[in-house]
Amino acid sequence: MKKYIIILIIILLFFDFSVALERKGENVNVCFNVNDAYVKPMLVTIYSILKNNKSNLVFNFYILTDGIDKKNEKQLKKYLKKKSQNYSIINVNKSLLVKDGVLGVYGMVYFPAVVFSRLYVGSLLPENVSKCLYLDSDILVVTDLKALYNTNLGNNIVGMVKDPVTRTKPYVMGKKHYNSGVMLIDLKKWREENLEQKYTSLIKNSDYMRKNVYADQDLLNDVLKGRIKTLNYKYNFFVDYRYKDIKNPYIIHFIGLKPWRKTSDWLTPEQLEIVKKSPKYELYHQYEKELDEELEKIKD
Ligand SMILES: [Mn+2]
Repeated sequence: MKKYIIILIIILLFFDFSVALERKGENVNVCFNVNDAYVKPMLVTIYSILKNNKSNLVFNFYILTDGIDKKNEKQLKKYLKKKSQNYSIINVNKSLLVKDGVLGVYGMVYFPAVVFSRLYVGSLLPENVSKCLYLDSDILVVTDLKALYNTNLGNNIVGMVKDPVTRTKPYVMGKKHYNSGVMLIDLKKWREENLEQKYTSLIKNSDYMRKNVYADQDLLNDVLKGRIKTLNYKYNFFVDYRYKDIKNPYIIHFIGLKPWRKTSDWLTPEQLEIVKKSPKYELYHQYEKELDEELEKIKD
C-alpha cells in the first residue's frame, strides 16, 4: 500500500512539474505606442498575439502613450490581468514628441505626435530590458512569435521588413525604405549608439522635418541606415490595393484602409473597392468579435 502511495506522489509531482513547464514559456517583450483612439485596435493586436501563442510565451507588454482615457485604461488592465500577461503603461513626456504631430509632405496624411514615441524605446523601457519587438496597433499577428523574437540580428540594431509602398504589382519588396510598423530591436545596441540624440537633433531641424514624408519611419531609416537586418516580408505583410493576397503571412499590417474605418486618406474610391475585397478584413473582424466576447465577460 505504502509503495502505491509513493508512486502516486511521484506521478502527481511529475504531472505538476510538466504543467508548470508547459505554462512557463520564454519571456517576450512587446512594445506599442498608442493614443487613446488606438487602445481598442491595440487590444485586437494583443488578442491576436495570444490566440496564436502556441509556444506559451509569457509577454511583457510595454505600452507607450501620450494619454489614455481612464475608462479605457481600466479595461485594458483588467483584460491583461485576466490573460495573465505582464504589462506596463508608460506615459511619454510630450516634450519628446513632435508638437502637434506632423503633416506628411504630401499634406494629406496627418501623423499624431505619439507615433514618435517609438524613437525613444531605449530610454522609456526599463534599463534591464535588452530586447523588444515593437508592433503597430493596426496589425494582426497570425503566427507564434517565438521564431521572430529569436531571430539573430548579427551586428544590426534592428530587424525590419522593407516597405513595398513605392512598388507596383506583383508584390516586390522596396529597395530603400523599411517599414516601422514591425521592428525587432536590440535595445542594448540602440542605447550604446546614442540613437535618441540623433533623432532629437533631426526633429529639431526644420528643413529636415519639412521634407519628412513618413514621420517616425523616415527618421528611423535615416538614423539606422546600414544597421537594419531585412526580415522576411511575411512578418509585415501589407494589405494594399496593389497586391494580391499572399498565402500565409505571419503578421498582417492594415496600412491604408483601417479595418475599423470605412474610408482612407491614402486611397481613391476605386482603390478602396479593390482593397475591401481582401479576406484579411474578414479575419480582422472575426478576431475583433472574439475579443469583444471576452471583454463582455469582464465588464463590471
Ligand atoms: Mn501601421
